[in-house]
Amino acid sequence: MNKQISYRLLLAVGLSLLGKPVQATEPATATNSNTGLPPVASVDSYGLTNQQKQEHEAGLQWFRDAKFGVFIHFGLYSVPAGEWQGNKGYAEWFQIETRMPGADYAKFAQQFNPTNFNAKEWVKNIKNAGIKYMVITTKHHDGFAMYDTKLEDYNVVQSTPWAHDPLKDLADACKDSGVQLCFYYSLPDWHSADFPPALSQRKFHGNPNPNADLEKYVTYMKGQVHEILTQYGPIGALWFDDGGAFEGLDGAQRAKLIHAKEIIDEVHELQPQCVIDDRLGIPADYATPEGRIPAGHPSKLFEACMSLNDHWGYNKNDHNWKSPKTITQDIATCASKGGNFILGIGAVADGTFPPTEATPILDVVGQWLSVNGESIYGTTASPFKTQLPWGWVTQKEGKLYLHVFAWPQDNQLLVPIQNEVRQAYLLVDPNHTALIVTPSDHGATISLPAQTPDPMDTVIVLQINDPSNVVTVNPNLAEGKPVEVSKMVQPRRRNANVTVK
Ligand code: FHN
Repeated sequence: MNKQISYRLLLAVGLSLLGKPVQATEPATATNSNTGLPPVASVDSYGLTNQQKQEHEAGLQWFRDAKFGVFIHFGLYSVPAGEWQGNKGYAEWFQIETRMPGADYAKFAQQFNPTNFNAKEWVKNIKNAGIKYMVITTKHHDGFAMYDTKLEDYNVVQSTPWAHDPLKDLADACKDSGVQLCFYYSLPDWHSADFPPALSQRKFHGNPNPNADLEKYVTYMKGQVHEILTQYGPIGALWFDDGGAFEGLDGAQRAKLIHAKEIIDEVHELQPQCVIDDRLGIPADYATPEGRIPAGHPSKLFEACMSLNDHWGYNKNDHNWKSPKTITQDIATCASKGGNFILGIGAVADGTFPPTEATPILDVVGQWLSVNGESIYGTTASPFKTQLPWGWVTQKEGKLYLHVFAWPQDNQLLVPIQNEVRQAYLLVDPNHTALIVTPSDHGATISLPAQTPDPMDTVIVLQINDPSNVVTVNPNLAEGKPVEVSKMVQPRRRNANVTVK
């Protein structure tokens, strides 16, 4: 490749990244080298009263059990729907990427009239997809409040012809629905004149003010957090987002600047059950790996977030949807690692959610979960701290759930455990017809049907003796150390889909 061509290639790659959403900005706190995740806090470190502690632990348990959420970005950026002056790559970062001054961006508020918004429909669609909680943007980086704030006119009730608070409707629709309402809140703010441009992403601000007063902004932010925690009933989780702002500061420095500890204390005071993500700069309840599933087997609570196409906010030209297979496998993989999976989908400016193209994908995911949900919700991490040649494992109440992504060509599935297997059956089989299990030194080999019933993820239920003590054939499997696959697979029965040594 000559120099000119390689430069062009680099330029093309660089330019294509410019229009892309920031998918991989994670908190600036020290990370664990194995999983790449920052630390989470122990409940005891919060200084809660006994009552608050109990409620917080119940909230954590709800979050752990939920496993699958949806991450909804809905705001003024939904109006241009990702397209502006010939560029089709925008979404919720519209304002910063077009470098649009606040007065111009604010004009989108006059066009924001989502008359098709129907909170009950949203919740019904979310529920049908097997999703247990929704995290919705109360205020994204553009600073526009998508709720009825009394602290700023720049909000959906006072600045749009719609003059309506969607969070109020969503809170009502979520009540007793089985879908838990959770809120996203952006720490940086491109609208508030008190948020210093120097701390903003790319130093951008829609209303730059040399006299910005961060202390005043923090007071404002705390006021808004107080509002969202007192106006909409119980909130499952608060998803604070630094969004890649505060460049050059480490987590502790950011936390100090924004009074993170006081914000966390306020949340505990008002809603002790509410869990908090890790982006305030100091450890809280769960880590938020973005655009990726953490490596290894984290021993901490996490929620991997990924968008269903290539944008968080709605982009009418983005048709690069992930398949139901990718989504179901991501959910199962996260569950196997003891974490949650949250799927990002932008709401359409007319109020439609999900966008029409996302509906069939969610339908298939929902159908899979309606049959296989037992192997996801309320499960704990796999006893094997690594991926097995054919897939991943979750467990609950004496059962191992084998998520088979790669069906063995010889139909023999080796599970490297020494525990006695009492029963094995396909979760999809309502009769629980017993599968033949042959124990050996290598583990338990299950004879499977010739064809996979579900190429996305077929779940096999294994009822075992002494489930609280799963004994793996190779101790490295339990410790997450590298394992030579050939030691687990019987030589004559190798799974041709995996590479064995
Ligand atoms: O900058 C934001 C982005 O727009 C989006 O909201 C994601 C969702 O996790 N968070 C930030 C990037 O980390």
